[in-house]
Amino acid sequence: MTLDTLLKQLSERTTQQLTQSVSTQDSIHAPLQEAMLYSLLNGGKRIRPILVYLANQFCGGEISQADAPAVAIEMLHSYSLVHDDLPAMDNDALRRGKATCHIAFDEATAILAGDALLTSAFEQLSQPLSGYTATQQLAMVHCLSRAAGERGMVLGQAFDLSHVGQPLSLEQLKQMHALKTGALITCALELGAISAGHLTSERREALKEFGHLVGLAFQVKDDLLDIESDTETLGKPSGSDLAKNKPTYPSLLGLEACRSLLERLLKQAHQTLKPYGDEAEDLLALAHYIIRRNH
Ligand code: GRG
Repeated sequence: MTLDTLLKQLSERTTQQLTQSVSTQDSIHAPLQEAMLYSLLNGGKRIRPILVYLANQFCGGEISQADAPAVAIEMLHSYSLVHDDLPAMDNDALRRGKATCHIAFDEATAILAGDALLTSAFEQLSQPLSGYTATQQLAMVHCLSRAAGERGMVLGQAFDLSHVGQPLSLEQLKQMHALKTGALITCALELGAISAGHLTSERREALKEFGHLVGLAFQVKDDLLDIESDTETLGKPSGSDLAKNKPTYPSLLGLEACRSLLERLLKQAHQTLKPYGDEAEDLLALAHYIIRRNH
């Protein structure tokens, strides 16, 4: 199977699972569910759930075991984008080529839809499920809450917002993105591994290292795309980092150094998973996709 076919299959599986997971029964206030579905189904690349599925496969799991964590992490990711776009944060009007949630609905609905996506993510992992032990479910809840919260994504976002317009060192920039974006990417791999049920510490360490490399590569590529791509392809305003005076990898290292860094990270990712041969093929193909993507 080609990578494109695999990505399409896993992305469609995620979309199907997400659609089933948001209640569409008669509600006393339909706009809440509409705003949640609008934010979940508006064309995301599904990188995090795909990482869950591929890590589950890498650890010898059953694909159905990866459904709940795949849904949970995409819900959590969508919440973070809805809140990030709010006027109090990045104040963006365009996301994935469409109006952001607070523009399509209103600010209060966007805040509440984000809140509901965040809490639903944990409902997905903690509800009675067959195919997992209670210990596995608790480990997944712990993994996601840690990556998303005050020691992970929220901390990275708070640091970012409090440093707008201020220069950052390369080390600070790395730390900020490791929390803001990297924590959830590594968590996706861990969730996939936990869901598979039989994980050696050696495989867990390899996945963690792979997650750090891919997380960093994802952000460097994101910064490059902001400069090299256009608004239509990106689905969000290009050049916005510069317009908002945000420190980025290209602003600190230069374009050429960023491109070389991406190639180095890809090589290191290959080295990390080399001992696993063909079993790591799909994960490595995804790392290539993340680095070569155009949006
Ligand atoms: C609001 C607590 C809180 C956190 C927000 C993730 C985040 C923190 C902000 C997003 C801002 C941003 C554009 C960060 C760059 C990296 C990133 C997460 C990009 C979006 O992820 P993709 O490219 O998005 O996977 P799609 O649309 O494909 O799902």
